[in-house]
Amino acid sequence: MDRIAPLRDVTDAEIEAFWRDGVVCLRSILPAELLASMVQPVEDALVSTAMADLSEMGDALASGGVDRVVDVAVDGIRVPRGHFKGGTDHWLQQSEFLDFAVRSPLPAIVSALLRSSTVRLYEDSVLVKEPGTQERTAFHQDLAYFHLAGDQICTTWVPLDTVTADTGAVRFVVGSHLDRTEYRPNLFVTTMALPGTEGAEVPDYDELKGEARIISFDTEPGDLTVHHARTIHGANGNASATRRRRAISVRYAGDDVRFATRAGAPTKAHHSAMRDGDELTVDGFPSAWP
Ligand SMILES: O=C(O)CCC(=O)C(=O)O
Repeated sequence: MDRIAPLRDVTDAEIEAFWRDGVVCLRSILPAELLASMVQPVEDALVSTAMADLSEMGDALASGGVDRVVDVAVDGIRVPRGHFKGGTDHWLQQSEFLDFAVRSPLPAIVSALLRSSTVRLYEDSVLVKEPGTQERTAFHQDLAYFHLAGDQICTTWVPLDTVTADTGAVRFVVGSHLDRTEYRPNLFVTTMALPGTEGAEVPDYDELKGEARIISFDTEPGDLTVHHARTIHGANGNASATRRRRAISVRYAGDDVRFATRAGAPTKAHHSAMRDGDELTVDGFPSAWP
């Protein structure tokens, strides 16, 4: 794939919003053909070994049980009702995801927002909430999962569907990226911390009513949100009976970022040669920009 340019430049106001609020929504910036080209790779990812069924994990943790056995048809595709599926590092298995991460408009957008002359891929993720998914995405901070230190780190969240609050738009705690607390990662569908990790537990902002400003964005394919790796965020389930919430989330690192082991956070075999303080190498962290 040749490099694809954004449909428009990132504005100064958007860059300021990213650094002020810890998140920005960029409207109408990704071409429709690019998103259409990722529909089948996402379906392939959903049945690959890189995916975890987060709903089943949530059930096991809560020892509850909900009816997820009925499939529904959406746009001619049979989808398993009520399932939240998530995977990471699809780029290692599926070349379309590597192309998407390094040749799509995302690296140019990230370079502008991070004010970074270089951009490297840290990881990608497919995050699908099928119609009727009950699981919330627990409030968490991405940096707590990343073996990275630095300030120029962000996550791009690219919807393939129209996404609204009731289908699971991501909810961001405005300004939380300015908080330097070291947080623990959690199990994603529950506030329960990952065993063996260190740091403070991320508060459940739904319990802290009125004490934080939470924003979410209704988005169309072609829009994306970008949040700072310290920004605390979560999402509701997908209450719709018919609408899927498919998203590709790609996480990037800029100039000031170095490797930094985080005890207990998930490790990656392709980072096994990395030592704390190392600059990010090209084989473990593909170069995306320039
Ligand atoms: O898609 C979701 O529900 C959560 C997304 C998220 O946490 C991320 O991409 O960093």
